[in-house]
Amino acid sequence: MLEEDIDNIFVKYVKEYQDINGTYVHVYEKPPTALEFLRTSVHPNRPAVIKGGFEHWPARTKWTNDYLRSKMGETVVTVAGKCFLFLFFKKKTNGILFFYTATPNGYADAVTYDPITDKEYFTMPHEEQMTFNSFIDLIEGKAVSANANYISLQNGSLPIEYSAIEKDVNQDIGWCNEALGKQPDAVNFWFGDDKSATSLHKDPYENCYAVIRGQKTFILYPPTEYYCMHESLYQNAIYVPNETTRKLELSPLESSTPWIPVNPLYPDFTKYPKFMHACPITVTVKEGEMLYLPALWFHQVMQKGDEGVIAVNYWYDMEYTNSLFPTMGLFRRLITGSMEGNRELLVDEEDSD
Ligand SMILES: O=C(O)CCC(=O)C(=O)O
Repeated sequence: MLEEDIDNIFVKYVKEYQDINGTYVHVYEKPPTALEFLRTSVHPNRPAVIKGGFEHWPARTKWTNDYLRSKMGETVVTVAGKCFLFLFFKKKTNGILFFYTATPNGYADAVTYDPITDKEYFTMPHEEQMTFNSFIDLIEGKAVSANANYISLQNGSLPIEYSAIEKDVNQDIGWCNEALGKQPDAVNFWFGDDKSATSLHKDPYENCYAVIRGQKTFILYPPTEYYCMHESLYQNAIYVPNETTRKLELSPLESSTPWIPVNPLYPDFTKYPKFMHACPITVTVKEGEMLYLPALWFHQVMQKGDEGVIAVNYWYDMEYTNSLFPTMGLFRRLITGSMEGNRELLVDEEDSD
């Protein structure tokens, strides 16, 4: 079969899903029943916004920076640090070329170009231990950092590092437990500002993402759009602080990770032409709202809010008995492994997300 035929077949597949489903996101004006949630969102694997789901949580009113300092100020927490980049872009308005700085973003776990080695790496953030007071000082601008700092551990961080405030939110989401027939695998605490963003990726979890303070914008793509993502295998690197300047520098590692290099905010269609066929669904989740982010949906996340943006999310293991997970494996092996020539992916079955 000609490669061109295969490309056309994938484009048809991507478009067929888009034509049937559009960019619709269901909004629940109040928390759904388990049955409603299962039928409307989980089974069709479609995102939804849930309003009024956690008005009763003490966190909604209590989680000011002063309160958090009083409960957790001296506790040592893990903070992910990334290089804080000012990106310069050209824009033509009325025939005049303007140079402007885009929102500076510190992308964690992202594909990053390193001018020293002239190579792109999958970069992991530098993890630093600091007191919660020191972190809030950074967020409030009382202390200065050359880096973007983000509390973003996804290891069930709430009960581990934030046990002093864990009771201010529910330990699980009742209607979601009932719909999925399980408890969450991990409950994570997120605290950052607009300097930090999370690059395009997917997770093998059903995700209930509650925004407690500020707002988060999710750019979403369905799993059917894997073909458009240009996922490729990148050598890993980690940010390490320079011993004298403390500025973060990339240190290459032996291992590699399949990752998506495209930034949907500034897509480079010359380098990533298949991304043209992708159709984003952009959802801004406001304070007090929850996003249901279905398993294996691609998402990039930005945030905005005075004095920091706080969220708690509930990760429920995805359902492995239907065809979704193996289909994603098929796409990765066929498109990234065979068609794009990353043959390691055909041998090594330890797929990453
Ligand atoms: O809030 C973020 O920055 C990222 C959230 C995310 O990627 C997730 O919950 O899977």
